[in-house]
Amino acid sequence: MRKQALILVCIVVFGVVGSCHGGSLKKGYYDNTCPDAEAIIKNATEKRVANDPTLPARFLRMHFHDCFVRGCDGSVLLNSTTNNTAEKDAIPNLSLAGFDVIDDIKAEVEKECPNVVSCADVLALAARDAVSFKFRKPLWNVLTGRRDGTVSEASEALANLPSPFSNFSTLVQKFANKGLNVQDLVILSGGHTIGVGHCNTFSNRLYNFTGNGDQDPSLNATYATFLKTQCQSLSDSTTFVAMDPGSGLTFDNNYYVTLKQNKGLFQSDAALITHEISRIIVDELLVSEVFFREFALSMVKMGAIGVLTGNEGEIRKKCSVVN
Ligand code: HEM
Ligand SMILES: *[C@@H]1O[C@H](CO)[C@@H](O)[C@H](O)[C@H]1NC(C)=O
Ligand SMILES: *[C@@H]1O[C@H](CO)[C@@H](O)[C@H](O)[C@H]1NC(C)=O
Ligand SMILES: *[C@@H]1O[C@H](CO)[C@@H](O)[C@H](O)[C@H]1NC(C)=O
Ligand SMILES: *[C@@H]1O[C@H](CO)[C@@H](O)[C@H](O)[C@H]1NC(C)=O
Ligand SMILES: *[C@@H]1O[C@H](CO)[C@@H](O)[C@H](O)[C@H]1NC(C)=O
Ligand SMILES: *[C@@H]1O[C@H](CO)[C@@H](O)[C@H](O)[C@H]1NC(C)=O
Ligand SMILES: CC(=O)N[C@H]1CO[C@H](CO)[C@@H](O)[C@@H]1O
Repeated sequence: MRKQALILVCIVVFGVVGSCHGGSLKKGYYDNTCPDAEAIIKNATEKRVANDPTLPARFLRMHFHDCFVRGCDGSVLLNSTTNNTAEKDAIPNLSLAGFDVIDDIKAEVEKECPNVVSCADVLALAARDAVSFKFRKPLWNVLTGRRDGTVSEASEALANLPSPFSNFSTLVQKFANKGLNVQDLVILSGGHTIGVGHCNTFSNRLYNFTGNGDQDPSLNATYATFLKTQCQSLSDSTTFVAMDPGSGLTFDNNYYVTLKQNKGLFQSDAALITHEISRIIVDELLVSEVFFREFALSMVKMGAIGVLTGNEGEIRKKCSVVN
């Protein structure tokens, strides 16, 4: 009976039976144990986003990093300790920020329902609610019931996260390692429709692509000229630019337009048009409705990677430290 209901939810919400990848997560996991949890998180997130339009990008990236390292278990939120360098202090996390905001949102949930709602769920919901804020409706479904991990290793972040210098086959492999396919890779890379990249993540393409002081020939020359005005040397690691020039705060499918214009900022973005199989997907995502529909489906898949459920892990009291 419950299983039938769940399948029905999946059909209604996701359109197709085969696309319900929630695993053991479910919709409204806290309905009985903390009925206001999702509303508290939404309110708290929206209050912050209204004052800081960069938060949606920060939370979305944080959720991605969480899910790719040990599954979506809140491990990205843990602080380093005297004996351990945590994920958040690994190089790919260089500019992850907003941890303090997640800690605050969790504190608001704790006031209402202590020890019930996991940090992994708080992050998954906050990422969705932050990105959805301007749309006044949730852009994707977040199934809940994740539990928090107790381990966070910087070395695992380095090993599992794709790098902005990755080529197509490496990207495909890193996503496949997480049960995600080429379609998911192209769709989720669309997350780069919001947010920024620091110069050091792409300036090799401007100044020293093959080690001969050259420029990446696959990068739009006009765009490269502009980027050089922003990033004036290879060593600049503090300046940043919008990844989706002109609409870096707007969540839309313009990322794919820029890819087609050879304006993908990172080599990993540009890699998506180097192969026929992904070029076809890029073309499909030029249709806005297709992008929003497919992004929602792939986010549900990403949000279910390696989750801890049942009695696994713990419900952290504070997101930055294990109980
Ligand atoms: C495909 C492999 C990916 C690579 C190599 C990659 C790499 C990067 C890099 C290097 C940055 C810039 C960091 C900085 O300089 O501050 C970045 C930013 C970002 N990434 Fe990705 N990323 C990938 C996939 C994803 C996915 C799947 C998502 C989410 C669905 C995502 C969401 C974001 C967001 C929102 C930002 C902006 C963060 C901010 O402005 O604070 N990325 N990514
Ligand atoms: C969330 O905010 C709305 C609108 O401000 C309010 O009506 C509602 O009571 C709030 N819910 C919770 C759980 O804080
Ligand atoms: C985790 O680290 C942040 C930044 O250093 C700090 O503000 C926060 O208090 C730490 N959390 C705990 C529980 O100590
Ligand atoms: C760090 O390691 C030392 C020696 O193994 C141990 O005595 C100490 O309790 C550890 N500290 C933490 C915070 O885990
Ligand atoms: C992609 O990058 C990997 C790792 O750097 C490398 O081993 C591989 O040869 C590259 N593949 C292509 C097709 O260039
Ligand atoms: C460009 O790359 C080459 C080869 O890695 C290196 O020898 C050279 O110093 C680099 N140039 C600059 C300006 O960093
Ligand atoms: C470079 O970008 C401009 C828009 O900024 C576009 O009009 C042009 O077609 C692009 N060139 C190439 C070769 O993609
Ligand atoms: C290696 C490195 O630069 N790590 C950074 C990761 O992010 C935190 C802030 O969240 C920085 O303090 C670290 O320096």
